[in-house]
Amino acid sequence: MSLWKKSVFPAAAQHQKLDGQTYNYGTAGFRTKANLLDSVMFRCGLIAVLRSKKTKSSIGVMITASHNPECDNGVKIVEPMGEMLIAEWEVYATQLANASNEELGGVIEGIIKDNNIDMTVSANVIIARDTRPSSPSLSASVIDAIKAFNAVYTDYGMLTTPQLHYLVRCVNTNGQYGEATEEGYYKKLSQAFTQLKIQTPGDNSYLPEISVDGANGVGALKVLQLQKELKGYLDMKVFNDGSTGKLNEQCGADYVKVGQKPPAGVMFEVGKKYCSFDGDADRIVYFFKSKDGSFRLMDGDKIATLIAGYLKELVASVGLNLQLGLVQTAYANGSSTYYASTVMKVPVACAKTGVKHLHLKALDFDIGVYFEANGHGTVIFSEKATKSITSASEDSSLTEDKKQAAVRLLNLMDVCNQTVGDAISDMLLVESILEARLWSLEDWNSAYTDLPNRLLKVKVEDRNAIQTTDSERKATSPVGLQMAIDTTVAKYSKSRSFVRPSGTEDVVRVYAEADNQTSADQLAYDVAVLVHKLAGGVGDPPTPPMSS
Ligand code: 16G
Ligand code: MG
Repeated sequence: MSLWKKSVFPAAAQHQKLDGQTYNYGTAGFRTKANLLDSVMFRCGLIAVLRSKKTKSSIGVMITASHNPECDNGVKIVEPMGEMLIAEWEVYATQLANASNEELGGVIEGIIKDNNIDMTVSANVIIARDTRPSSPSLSASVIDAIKAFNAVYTDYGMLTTPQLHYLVRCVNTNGQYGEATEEGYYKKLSQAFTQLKIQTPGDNSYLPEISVDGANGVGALKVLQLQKELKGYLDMKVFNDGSTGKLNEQCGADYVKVGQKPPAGVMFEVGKKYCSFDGDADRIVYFFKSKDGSFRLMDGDKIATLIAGYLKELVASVGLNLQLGLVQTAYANGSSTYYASTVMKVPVACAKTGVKHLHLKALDFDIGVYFEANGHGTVIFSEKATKSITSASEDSSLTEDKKQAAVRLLNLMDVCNQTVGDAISDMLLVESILEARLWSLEDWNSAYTDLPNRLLKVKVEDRNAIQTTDSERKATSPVGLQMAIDTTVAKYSKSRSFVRPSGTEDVVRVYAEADNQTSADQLAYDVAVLVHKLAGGVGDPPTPPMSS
């Protein structure tokens, strides 16, 4: 018997897979009710060790269910450079998660064989968790597996998801990306942020104050930590800090974006700046109260255009030959795509939903800005971009203006968490740009006006009956659906609609936009009816919008 079996089998016996449960490594890992996850966590510990041996690098495991309710939990595995687990290994993770204890040995052997893994190579896993009550015991299950494989691990305790991604990259680059500690993360961001501030003229109208909706989650705690480093530079007032409210309940980025309204627990006042994080702080949206009292949202699309526009200007003012591009998904509002490509003249690419897809596409650019409308996103700089920005910032033959712009770019690069979308880092990035531009949230928001849109869900027998192509913008199956959608869309002005199976819920999502809200609502409804009819709808057909 292989040596590992002697310790893995008895440990696995303590983490039996529940009968009748099937698990799927979805868009962002495994996610379901916390009480169904013990065996999955153990198996993710096994996968992390195997991946670590295969890559001969440290691998991350993050325990969180992001914006889901507190009773849920989940787990994501992080690749050596801080990216999401590669697709090929998602399949292994799914196989392992669904293996009974009897099948476990065979599945592990299969993975070892397929990948030629040398089991004598040492492994290192880095673990962190969010604030959910179920997280400590689920984290202990991951650790049981790591110990059973005789591997090394570091448990960083409570962190945001992007902090864990950052740490994995730091460890694997021997500190080149930053110091591999939580303090190192604050240090890197705050140093870059304060440098940018020092460079900006002091006498300006920028408001160095922001109210942060922490979603009653881990982001709230971490903003308070960061605040210590930014005293006198940025005053971050945290509400929904977890001291009274429940995680993600009536608060957080998802609640605000979906409901288009402020979160509970906020004194919503004119003239103030607000932002909302999600439960693991990898998403952010901004909002404010306009003078007429209405709620205004700056979602991921607005954040992306703000960042891309500013970076493009800086690159041009230094005179660097770098290709900057924006990556969005099909959910990006048509106005944002138009504004980016036609007004700002920034090339726009479309990727499938899910951070990993956007991240991958962003690698095609020297500077890739990527954002989902829901607030997931960041900027990544290629090696070429990093090198040319760094050398320009040190080039004494450049004019003072050009050099200053290069130094700004360098600091902005360090404010970005290049491993994954990060609410804290994105907030500092946005604040730096607003200050440099002397923009209030009203100024920023007026860059373009969103086209009215509507999102609906349709329940069908098997959501995978819907197959898509062209980054989810066209349905290839069932036959006839896309043609019917095209005919319907043609009835409305400035209209667009697409359908896709959700990666996180058992539904088909329908998106529609048009030049007015009534048309957007009607179009979404018409398309939902088509899906229900042609893709095996379950239950009653969708209900028509109120106005019709
Ligand atoms: C996950 C994804 C998010 C995506 C969402 C789509 C990550 C970290 N998270 O939450 O990016 O927008 O799924 O959900 O990739 P859906 O497939 O149910 O529409
Ligand atoms: Mg999240």
